Amino acid sequence: MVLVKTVITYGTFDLFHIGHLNILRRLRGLGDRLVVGVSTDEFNAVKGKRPVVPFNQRIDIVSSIKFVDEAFPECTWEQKRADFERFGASIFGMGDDWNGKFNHFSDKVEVVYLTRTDGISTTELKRVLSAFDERHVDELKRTLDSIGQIVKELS
Ligand code: C2G
Repeated sequence: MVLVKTVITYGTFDLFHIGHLNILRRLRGLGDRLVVGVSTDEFNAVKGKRPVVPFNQRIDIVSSIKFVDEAFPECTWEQKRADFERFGASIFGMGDDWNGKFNHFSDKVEVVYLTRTDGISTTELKRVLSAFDERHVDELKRTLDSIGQIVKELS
């Protein structure tokens, strides 16, 4: 009987980016199957996060990734042990921003923490995107107009 090694992970995966893809790809490489718990909007409120992208779109994106075998809703902090059972997971992996936080599961699964991808985060993407918010563009236009006025008066 061939033993299928299942890897499990969790996340919000808001504004899906290369950091999310890298960790999912690397976690899949640790086994034969990868299942991913995607945090619901309600659970994100518990985590103190307000995703830009709604849950149904975030889980659709994650489940469409070729090396993700199944995506399921993550609704609570407490569901992980039941998930390990449900999916027969033998490895539980997260990015190392969670380093040490899930070691208490090591009686049930191998807990691994992989290095995060530098230079990209949902928070940073939100900041860059907000810079292009139309209110800021209007403000920029007004600033440029007043600079143009000053240049005209000086010339
Ligand atoms: N990640 C990464 N590199 C980045 C950004 C994120 O490797 N530049 C990883 C995180 O370490 C995490 C995964 O991508 O393993 C998903 O990140 P988030 O969507 O921010 O997930 P988080 O809010 O940390 O949710 O129960 C666990 C929680 O649901 C984890």
